[in-house]
Amino acid sequence: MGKTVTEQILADHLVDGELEVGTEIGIEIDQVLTQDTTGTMVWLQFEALGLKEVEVDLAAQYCDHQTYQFDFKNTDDHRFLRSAAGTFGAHFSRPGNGICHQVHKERFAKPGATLLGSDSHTPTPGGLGQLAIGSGGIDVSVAMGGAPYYFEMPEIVNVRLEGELPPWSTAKDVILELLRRLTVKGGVGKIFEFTGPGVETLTVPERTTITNMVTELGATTSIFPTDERTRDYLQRLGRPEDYVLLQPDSDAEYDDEISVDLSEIEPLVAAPSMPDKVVPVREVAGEAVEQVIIGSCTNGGYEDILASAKMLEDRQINPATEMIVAPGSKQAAELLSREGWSAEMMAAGVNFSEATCGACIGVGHVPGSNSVSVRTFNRNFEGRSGLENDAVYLASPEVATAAALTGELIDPRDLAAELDDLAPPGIEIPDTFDGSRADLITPEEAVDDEPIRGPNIGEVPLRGPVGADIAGNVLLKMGDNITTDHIIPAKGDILMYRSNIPKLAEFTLSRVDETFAARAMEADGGVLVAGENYGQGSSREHAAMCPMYLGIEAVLAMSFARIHRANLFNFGILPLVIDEETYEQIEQADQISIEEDVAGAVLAGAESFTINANDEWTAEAALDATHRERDILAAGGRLSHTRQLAASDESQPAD
Ligand code: MIC
Ligand code: SF4
Repeated sequence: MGKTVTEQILADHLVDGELEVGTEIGIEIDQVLTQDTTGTMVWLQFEALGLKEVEVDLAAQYCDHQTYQFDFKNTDDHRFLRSAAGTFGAHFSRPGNGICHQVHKERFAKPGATLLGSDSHTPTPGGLGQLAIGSGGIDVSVAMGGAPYYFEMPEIVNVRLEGELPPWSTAKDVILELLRRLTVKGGVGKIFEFTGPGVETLTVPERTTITNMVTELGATTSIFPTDERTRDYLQRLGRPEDYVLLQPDSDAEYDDEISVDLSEIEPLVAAPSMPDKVVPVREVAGEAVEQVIIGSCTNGGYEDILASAKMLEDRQINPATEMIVAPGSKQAAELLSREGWSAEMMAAGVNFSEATCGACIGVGHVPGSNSVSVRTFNRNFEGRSGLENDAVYLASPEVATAAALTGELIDPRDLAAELDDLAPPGIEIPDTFDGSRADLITPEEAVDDEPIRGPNIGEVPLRGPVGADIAGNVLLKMGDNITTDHIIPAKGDILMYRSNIPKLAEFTLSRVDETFAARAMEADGGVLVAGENYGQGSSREHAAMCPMYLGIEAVLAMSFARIHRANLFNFGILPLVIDEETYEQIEQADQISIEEDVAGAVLAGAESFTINANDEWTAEAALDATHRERDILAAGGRLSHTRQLAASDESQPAD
């Protein structure tokens, strides 16, 4: 039987298991990436594992999330990351050089290769045929040491693209349409592979906008085949030798199929405050807009900013609206400056930020109270902008720029009809992305030979093995779609503690209940209860590490998001699945216990545990886990498990 593109790459990298949906596979990782807010823990765990050198073909450490360094702690983190990257053999991208996914796409992404990254939008280079997966930090540490990456073989969904996008409809609208149809949990356990005649109508940057935001569907990853457009793009990036042709075999079989007619796509927005609350712009037209931001790893590329610049040429933005451009990479910003486009935008009233994630996670440019912000980003979870009760719309650069010009949400087709000289900007790729490499330090250029720790760089927290029994109160009962932004918010004043778990843990679930961390500390443990899709969004392992630090032993949820589920195992927390009836019955403060020998049952492969609530009623909670995941739980988490494996390898006689 023929293979899909996904299967071809997986088969080339398979070191354990078989490509059967729902079974665990281990694959070899060629490249890894990490960023500043997950990276400190990646390197601390790399060291704690006793690893001495990066063993993959390429590792890159980016500093992109908190580049304003408004506290010495952030600056110390960046210095630690530079020194760790230099010591162990990774590339180092300086703060301000750009967002990891954009810079990685420009400098390193390689069709046919595998990439693992400690950021949920790692799948971005799927748009040029790389099989890229986001994970928790310790998975990256272990992979960087040369070990395989394990995950459950997902279903492969054929997303068949027909037709061609009409003027003013964009790649952003394609992914918003998928979110409208499938919702934020519609992609769990799936890889989306794009096929069909519509593929060749999309440029590589358009493809990467889509693959970036497929993350919002909860999918494992997504991928496009490669073609002349990929070859041409790599040529312009100055890396023609990285091109390989990747096409599905003619008899490849998919587990499912969705069809999207590009010619029917219209300008859309995701309304506040979930990426799947998608409506046509025309439905919300007239809503006053006070802030517009072009940027992020979804639409912060040269092509996105240029599209906006063309719309702004010889015009001025509305006096009641602020407009900010945060370029995805300094290279893009450099090109746009050399070509005069940045000056054009400044003249129109635009402010330029550093090439950073910044506003995407509430670091700077926090919207005003009771105001609407339109952003070209990928997430608009409530409060993520830094303002509780915010109203953030996600849109294409075209829709965002139309809002800046008029001060209100407006379909750009309607604006073009009003201003008869406003042409759809389309996508223009530069002949060559010939930017400076000054901010990208190769392992050979490294300036440090040992990690430099400031006072805020803490220790890796550890937990003991899963106990014989589990007993504690339900410390918090939550609803559906709780994001990792709820569990550990990413605002500037909290981000600076990502390397200091005891301090960071004080903020755990503070967005849901400010008293949570103190109550958990006092109770010395307990359990959490949640509805569907618990832990969606970011890959930050801190959302499992901090609950672990506070003594949380189990999370009882109706379903879990992929990366967070893996992180719970990695930090020794039992992720148990409950049905809706049990969810409805459990109340906050209930006393929950699992009295059987939990540790023994986990190792013996038990798939269900009886939970007892207040000695009044019982219910079943399922544990769907592989052997490896059970061993990790029993060891008390991934770090201890990996150390145990290494110790048992060493105790084996050499051949
Ligand atoms: C995000 O978009 O939520 C982040 C911030 O990039 C996170 C990573 C982090 O929390 O450090 C992600 O997507 O994984
Ligand atoms: Fe940065 Fe936002 Fe992209 Fe996350 S989603 S990597 S915070 S730009």
